[in-house]
Amino acid sequence: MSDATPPIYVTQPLLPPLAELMPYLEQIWANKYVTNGGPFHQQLEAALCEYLGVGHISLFANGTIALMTALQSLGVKGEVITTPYSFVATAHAMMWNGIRPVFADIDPATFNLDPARIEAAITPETTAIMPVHCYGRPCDTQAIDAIARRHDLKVIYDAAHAFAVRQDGASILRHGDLAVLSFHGTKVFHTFEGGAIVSPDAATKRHIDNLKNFGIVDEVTVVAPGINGKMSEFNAAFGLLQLTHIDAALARRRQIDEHYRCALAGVAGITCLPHDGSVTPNGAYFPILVGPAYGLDRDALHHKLRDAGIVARRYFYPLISDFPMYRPMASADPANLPHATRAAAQVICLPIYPDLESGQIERIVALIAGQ
Ligand code: T4K
Repeated sequence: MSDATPPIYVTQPLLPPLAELMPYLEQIWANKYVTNGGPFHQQLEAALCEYLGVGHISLFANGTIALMTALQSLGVKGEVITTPYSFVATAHAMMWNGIRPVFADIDPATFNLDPARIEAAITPETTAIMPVHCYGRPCDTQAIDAIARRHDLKVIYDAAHAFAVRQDGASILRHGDLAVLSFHGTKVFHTFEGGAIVSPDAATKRHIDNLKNFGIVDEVTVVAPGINGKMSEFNAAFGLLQLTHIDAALARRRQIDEHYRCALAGVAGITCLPHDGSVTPNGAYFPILVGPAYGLDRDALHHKLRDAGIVARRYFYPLISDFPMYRPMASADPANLPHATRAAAQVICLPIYPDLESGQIERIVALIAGQ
């Protein structure tokens, strides 16, 4: 690779032409309203409800504060059962609420929390479950929601990866007591930094909206020790602009997914995670598993790609449960998490984003195929 060739990252933010942003900025300058639930904030909440097919959305400054607020809003305490196979924010949001994460293993077929392992991890301290729709692949929501009903537990889906994912024609975000999205720059839909909570009804949304604004209801009324989780007008305006490009972006991501899938089909030892026919995917990530039949181990392939300027990522290695603040917990023992441990040792997420060109995909595939 010549020094002049820029690296190909695992993702690149979708950035519409700058000129298209100017009218939004002019509007903010004219309104002189830059945050605290201004007009673009309200418009984006309404537009996202319509686009995603959900009833109530609260925008946030980022997905992590949204997760923290979701836990607060439901009064979750004690222990929460979650997956070790995720980004650290999933468990960190619990720790910031004084909640103990309890890790349960994933289903090796889906990479999501295994419902059978959830039930086995329930103790008298358990108050909630926080599954993750990992890579935007839906959890077994029926089984999880049934366990929650049986044991009177709350369910908060970490849906950071699951923007626009549908199952049997309906949004995956309708499941659970709450679902939380991330609009970080690395996500399918982004607002530079941002996030959201999807609520089932207006009263729940109102409570969450109060919590993200210091608990303020009006000038003289504060109902809870809330936080500042608000999204600014700039981020909301950018979100509205991005929505005008999202259909094309999703279509291109799905094309890239298909391209990789076909091109890698004959490579011994490389497995692509199969699609479930009932799901409309969003192409958020393209994970492959590097198995024993492949000539190199996962880390060697990762290095080989890096040396060629392809910055693929080992999401999610290390497991959350292997970070030092979690490792002493009994549930973090790798013996409790054999499938997650194996997945973390075998996975690489390949570059996928709308501007990725077919020639670049071919180059990545050729490197993996050893040509
Ligand atoms: N729950 C789950 C399941 C999550 O995955 C996340 C976030 C959250 C909760 C929390 O949501 P937020 O609070 O973040 O809204 C990235 C993202 O920072 C993080 O948002 C995301 N998950 C996680 C999976 O990925 P890193 O440490 O891998 O980011 P970084 O800076 O290494 O970026 C990855 C690649 O993207 C870089 O190699 C280059 C490229 N990139 C990145 C940025 C920021 C760009 O090309 N442009 C950019 O502006 O965590």
